[in-house]
Amino acid sequence: MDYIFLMGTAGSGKSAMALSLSERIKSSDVNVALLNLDPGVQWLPYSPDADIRDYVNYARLAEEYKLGPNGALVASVDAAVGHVGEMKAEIERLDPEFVIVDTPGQMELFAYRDAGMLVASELSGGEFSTVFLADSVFLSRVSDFVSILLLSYSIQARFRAPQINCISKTDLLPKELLERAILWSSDPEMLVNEFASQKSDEKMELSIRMLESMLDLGALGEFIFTSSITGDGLDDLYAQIQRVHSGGEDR
Ligand SMILES: Nc1nc2c(ncn2[C@@H]2O[C@H](COP(=O)(O)OP(=O)(O)OP(=O)(O)O)[C@@H](O)[C@H]2O)c(=O)[nH]1
Ligand SMILES: [Mg+2]
Repeated sequence: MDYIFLMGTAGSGKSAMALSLSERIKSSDVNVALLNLDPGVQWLPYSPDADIRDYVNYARLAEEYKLGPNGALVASVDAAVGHVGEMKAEIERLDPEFVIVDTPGQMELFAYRDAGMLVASELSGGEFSTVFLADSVFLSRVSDFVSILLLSYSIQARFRAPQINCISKTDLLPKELLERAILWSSDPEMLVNEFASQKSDEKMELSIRMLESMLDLGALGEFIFTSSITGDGLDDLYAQIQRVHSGGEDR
């Protein structure tokens, strides 16, 4: 049973991806379970097999402790740590090959707080992968793409799990912007050159050097370009997931 955690910027399409990726995997006759770990979500495009909302009550915590929306989310994820065993048991009953985990919209909540890491390790026994989603609306400038790379790296550095990076909602991206982003993703030299050709100052120099070193060290992986609406990129994403979890063997 392999856990795949979907993480990404707010509104980047994690929940839509949970549905479209699960459908893609099921179309290969592979059993998948869906776990929702977003305590504050009101509506989901899929019906989860296990759900944090069955164990923690976001609205009640907000009311009881007089918390704002983000404080209540923090308290909910902290409280969820005590229910990991129950959620895991619900999933195990289904005996899936993959468990797709949808995480909260406020990425920092799950990605940068200890509770997120604890939940991920306890659910999966420490063996899991992450799929990082970045919204294609952030792709109009080369500096946007560099910011996405750094954000994805911050998740990788924190979870130290195999990570697959995706640019989501490519159906919304004009063709020329999509083609340019694919080049940035696959040609590090071109990316650095374009980034360096912007107005230069001391801070920029630091950013360029940082980017170059990270690319040289292979710290910044390639991106898969996906759309949950058209299904583009889902075959590539599933193939990558299989490579990560089973050394490339077909299931
Ligand atoms: N055009 C298009 N819209 C998408 C795609 N994926 C998601 N959306 C839309 O983007 C919005 C946000 O999608 P969600 O799946 O809720 O994103 P999320 O990352 O789960 O959002 P939060 O959990 O609130 O951070 C919704 O209106 C979706 O219908 C896509 O591939 N293409
Ligand atoms: Mg969501």
